[in-house]
Amino acid sequence: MHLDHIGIAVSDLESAISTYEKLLNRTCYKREVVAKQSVETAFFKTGESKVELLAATGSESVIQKFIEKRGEGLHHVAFEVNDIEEEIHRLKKEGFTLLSETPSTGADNKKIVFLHPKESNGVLVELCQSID
Ligand code: CMX
Repeated sequence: MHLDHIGIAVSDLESAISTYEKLLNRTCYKREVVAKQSVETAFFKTGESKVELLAATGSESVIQKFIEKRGEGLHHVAFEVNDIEEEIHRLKKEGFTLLSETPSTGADNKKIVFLHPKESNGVLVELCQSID
């Protein structure tokens, strides 16, 4: 596993992009709406990893709920794996609760699955695998 990206929940994507462009001294290289997750994302390259800004696109979005409950901030940490199905199987055997049985398609052309934050010390963990 290697750290692929960290996800940061933001209320105003335009304003957050401008902040992170100044902070990281580089431009956002990709924006993408993930309709299934009700989010709009913006990505920054930071060495081998990335920063993903996430804003809700509707009131049903988990990002909306997260911000209402906890405010803006670190939302998840994503690790890239070589074989996501194999990792799901391994982690289930280790006793983790996967938030879905099978991966779904997320931003950045990846298969993704999440582990419940309660079982990883309060951090929502995403596993991802690039779709070739
Ligand atoms: N990180 C850490 N803790 C979190 C959290 C997060 N991102 N989101 C929720 N929690 C905590 C809440 O604070 C709450 O804790 P308490 O019980 O102590 O109050 C608990 O988890 C339950 O939270 P909730 O607000 O009732 O939210 P839900 O249980 O309805 O949903 C979760 C939480 C993680 C199951 C849901 O957000 C989920 O399924 N996430 C996976 C999908 C996702 O995050 N998609 C967006 C990213 C898409 C992308 O990257 O493309």
